Amino acid sequence: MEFPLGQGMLVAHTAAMTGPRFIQLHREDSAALREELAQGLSADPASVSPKFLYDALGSRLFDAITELPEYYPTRVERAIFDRHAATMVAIAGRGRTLIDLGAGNCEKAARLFDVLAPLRYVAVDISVDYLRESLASLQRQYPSVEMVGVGADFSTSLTLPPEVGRGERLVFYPGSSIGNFTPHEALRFLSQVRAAGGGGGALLIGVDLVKPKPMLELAYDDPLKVTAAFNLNLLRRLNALLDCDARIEDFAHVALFNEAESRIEMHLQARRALTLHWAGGERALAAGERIHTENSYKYTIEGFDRLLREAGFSRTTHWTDERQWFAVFLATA
Ligand code: AVJ
Repeated sequence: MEFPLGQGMLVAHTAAMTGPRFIQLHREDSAALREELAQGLSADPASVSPKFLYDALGSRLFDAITELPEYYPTRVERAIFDRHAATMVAIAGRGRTLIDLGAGNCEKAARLFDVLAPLRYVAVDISVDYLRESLASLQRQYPSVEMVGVGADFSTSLTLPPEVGRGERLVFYPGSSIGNFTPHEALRFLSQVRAAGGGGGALLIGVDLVKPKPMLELAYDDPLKVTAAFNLNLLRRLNALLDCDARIEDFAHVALFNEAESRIEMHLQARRALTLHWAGGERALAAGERIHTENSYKYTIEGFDRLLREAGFSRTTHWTDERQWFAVFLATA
């Protein structure tokens, strides 16, 4: 095969020649994770951070949840993006550095590539290994977009490596993952995003909205029991990481909407009195006692808009579906 010299040189300048770069920032060691688990289990009430829900199986179970008819957020958010992407980009601007927080399979950001035309794409997830395959295949599809995969836990603090560059930044945080934070933590996090974006920075974020209790509870306790499996899988993590002796069949999945706190709570409820033992500790649970595993806060449009402004974003726009189940906000400094 013959390559005209000019074409070969052009190819040499596309990002695809080098492919995506991957960076793993500081990662918690297993001793720290064990300590965190033991502390949570020993607390009153017992709790385990939702970050432990996402091992290889847990991530697959979450993907399955997004296919459930009862779990509306993924579908409704996608419809909002499909319908309003062009307007969003008219405000946010093309050719930015797109920073995707919790990117996973990069699917949601990829759908916006044609209209957003990012110069650089920075995919961030807790482990850089989750990003390798999806980013490599996205790079083949978009050879001229510079791509960086970053493994980082941004839930405690948002620190981005220098590879993110100085270009104008658009932070993308879809899926209502912001709901895992308490409103207080969310404010802190949004302020960090605002600071990381500088004067020209923008944030595109998906937020699940308050709605009647039965509908919310069905979305987190589906009849096929996929969400139950997702929650119960945490016990396998516990056993593996802590060398604990939890038995899946001793626990029931509980999802309830706490109206006072405006949040869905997931719990693992002991079906009988039992004691969990692990290397270095134990925890007795009475029959019906629960381990709190996740919060998923639901906002009103006004409430979330206020939070964005408190975090230092002075211009906000939002789009919702006709039933006002879900909202996408675009905020600029
Ligand atoms: C990934 C945190 C957005 O809160 O809806 C789905 C996680 N938990 N079903 C959510 C989840 C149970 C999800 N987030």
